Amino acid sequence: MSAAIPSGAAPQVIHLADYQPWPCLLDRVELTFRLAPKATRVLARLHLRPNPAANPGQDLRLDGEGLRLIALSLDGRALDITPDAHGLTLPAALLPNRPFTLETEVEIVPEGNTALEGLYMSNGMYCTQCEAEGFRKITFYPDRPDVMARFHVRIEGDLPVLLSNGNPVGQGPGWAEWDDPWPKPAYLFALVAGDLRAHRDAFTTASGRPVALNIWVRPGDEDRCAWGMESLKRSMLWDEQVYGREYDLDVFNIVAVDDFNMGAMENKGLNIFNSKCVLATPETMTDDEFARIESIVAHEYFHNWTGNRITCRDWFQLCLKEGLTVFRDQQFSGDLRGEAVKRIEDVLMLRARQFREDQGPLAHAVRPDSFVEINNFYTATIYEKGAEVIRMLRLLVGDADYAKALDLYFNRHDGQAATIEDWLKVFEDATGRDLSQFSRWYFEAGTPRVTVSEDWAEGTYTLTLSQDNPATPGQPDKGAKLIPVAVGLLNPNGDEVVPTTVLELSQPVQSFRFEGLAARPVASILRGFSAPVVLDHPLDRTGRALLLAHDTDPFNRWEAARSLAKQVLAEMVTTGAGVSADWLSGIAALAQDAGLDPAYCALALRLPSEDDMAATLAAAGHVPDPAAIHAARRRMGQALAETLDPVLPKLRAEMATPGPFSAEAGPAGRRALANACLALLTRLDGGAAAQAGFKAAGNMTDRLAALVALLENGHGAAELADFEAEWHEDRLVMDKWFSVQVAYAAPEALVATVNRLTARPDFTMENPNRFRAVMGALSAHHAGFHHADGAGYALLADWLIRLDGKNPQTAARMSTAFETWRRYDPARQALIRAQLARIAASPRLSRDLGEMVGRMLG
Ligand code: B3K
Ligand code: ZN
Repeated sequence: MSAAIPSGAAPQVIHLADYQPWPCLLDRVELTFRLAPKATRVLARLHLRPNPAANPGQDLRLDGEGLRLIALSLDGRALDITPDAHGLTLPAALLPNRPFTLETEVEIVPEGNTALEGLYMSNGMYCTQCEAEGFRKITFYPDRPDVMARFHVRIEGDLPVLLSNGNPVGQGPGWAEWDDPWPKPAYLFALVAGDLRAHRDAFTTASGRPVALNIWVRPGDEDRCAWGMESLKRSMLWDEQVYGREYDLDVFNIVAVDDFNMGAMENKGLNIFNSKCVLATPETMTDDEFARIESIVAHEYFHNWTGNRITCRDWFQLCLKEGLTVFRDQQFSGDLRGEAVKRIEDVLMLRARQFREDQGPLAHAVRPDSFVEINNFYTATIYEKGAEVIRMLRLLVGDADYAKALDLYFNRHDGQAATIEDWLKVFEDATGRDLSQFSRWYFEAGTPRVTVSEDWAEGTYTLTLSQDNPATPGQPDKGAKLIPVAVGLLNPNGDEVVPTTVLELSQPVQSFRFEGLAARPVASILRGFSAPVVLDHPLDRTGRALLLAHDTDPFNRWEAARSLAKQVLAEMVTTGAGVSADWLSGIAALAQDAGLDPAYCALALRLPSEDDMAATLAAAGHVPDPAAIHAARRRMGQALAETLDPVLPKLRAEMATPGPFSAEAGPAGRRALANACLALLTRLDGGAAAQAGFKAAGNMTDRLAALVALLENGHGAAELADFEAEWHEDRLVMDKWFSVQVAYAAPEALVATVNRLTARPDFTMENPNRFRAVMGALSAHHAGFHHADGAGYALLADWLIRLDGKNPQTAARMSTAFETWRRYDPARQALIRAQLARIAASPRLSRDLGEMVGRMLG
């Protein structure tokens, strides 16, 4: 099923500039599925009419891949047209200038579909994944998001549960029919059939519509649905209260599927989830996973309006739905779990994934203008930077005007397939602001660097900000962006003398004056991380320590601790300096500040990641040495443990959460701090507390934290064996068992650990979760993956080549492990390049992986 590039043929590049409306409008589609694993029949009847907005005289192109055409007719007359490898073309001369009906019958093989795109099978159930271009693997169709149709679906099959989009309109033995009244593009189509059980609930919308809610799972998983259902109901209520958006069908179904390429999919009325992203009990899932489930359930639900009711005109507009929906799910989680903690977590993720992408060969604009394989553009840039752009827009126009603009967006574009230009126009019309400079955030790739210089004279403080927009592939020169920089000023005692003010940096260099100050202030810049930029603020350690102790902006208080940690760690790596006492005392004070949210304290105790340090050093002109970073980071953790030693047991005990388990933010935050203490304690006590903690743990959060603390310090063999004995039959829990062994292996033992695990019969590359558990941990292990012998690079390349033959989408995604290659020394660069070249030369390379490797090699 993979989209292999025929040898010698250059992959086709798709350009935004070539967009053309489809020649027909598609009012209604009737589909019949006769399910069989080896030979499913799909009958499609498309009700078409000429599109007055299209250029006249065009041929009609239907996409279709891997389909065996059985019959084709137009208004009942058989047509003799042979499809090519990617679809079929009806010559313009054949098309009536009035409404007409096109019927096709095709045969497909769900059982043989290992790419998990189109209709496939997972553990005996049929399921679909159509975004972005999977529907063309189901039937001949205009598989493009701007063709929106009403779908009526009949499913015939001998499985007890037969589901599709919309509302159920009939069922009998061996069949069911569904009708979706809302026009939608094909990527939102879904079908599920299997022996499934429902966890049921109900919701009444603000205007009184009763909605049946179901989470469908395999028998035995019924008790894992309560949290997902709770998250769904909270999302439905939140979207009514905050965005005024109600649900619009009689039923909302979620299905949990074990074999799934990503987290979840927002198909209209029938969301399909990777079981990892919806099934949870306290015994099987950690607090972080509970929080993730809550946010993914919300994200997919929110797509009902931002994505489904208003969709994208073409795939270049992907951020229109993804950036906005991520922004909405971030707001939701912030409301439920605390804004500061959520913001810090989001920024950590943004820097780890999006900044990394933006600073390497895969950098692309939030609204790109060309691609080879659209699945390669479901990236941190489209999603997370797309959300940051909306966050900036809201900060610039203010909350009230943001709400006004969103109302206008929903009113003006409901039922349409829209563009980023439409989105920006809505804001311009609602607020009267000219957003042409701001729009560069959508069209230009790269992370701007904002450099700060300060001046103080006679009561006047002058802040000068300059911006640098680095060159990225295909975009050498860029103009200045409009960057909202939120600033507050503190006097030397730590009192805030100027509260948060949003400065609009629109020039390459710009100065802002603050007058009437009694003493030279310390500036807290980029509060709340008001823009996705790298801030270069040369502040001495005293200044950072002051912000760490007194900043009223919780994000920047954490950021002060973070920058100080990075500054200290960088000095340790480059000059061999020791751990700074300023940092140790600052962190110790923060960790014990009873006035702070424990989740916040736990975040403050987290050291910068090794990958983050490598990026930071590279940006400062050093060649990062992975082994030296690893060693310095360990020394830093050790020093922190020794400093906090006297208080760790007490602090951990204070954070105990007696009583029944709750996954809410409060108790989860207490567990996070307790387990951060345990991780430090384990560096000092030979593993005693963690061994006891592992045995006593009543939930997966505490259990896994104890196991990780042990593994990090070279212990844990007995606990690993206990864990396996208890959970060997549970795929989701065992993914964690696989993953932690790789993640916490000693750098020199990494490759052997991976080889030992992949030789087990329960390792399979056909299940993306299991593959990612091992290979994702391999590439995330900075010191081990980048070991000077290059064995980690070769091992990952071997597995990517193997996986590419079965599942190109996941292989391509995981190849981003190599995107940072230019950061390293010439020897490592040569080793990585050689692996990329080996992948590029592999026979039957997919379009997906081929594009990624080509871009990385430049
Ligand atoms: N829209 C899907 C992602 C589809 C990815 C296709 N390769 C999930 C989401 O963003 O909600
Ligand atoms: Zn999404």
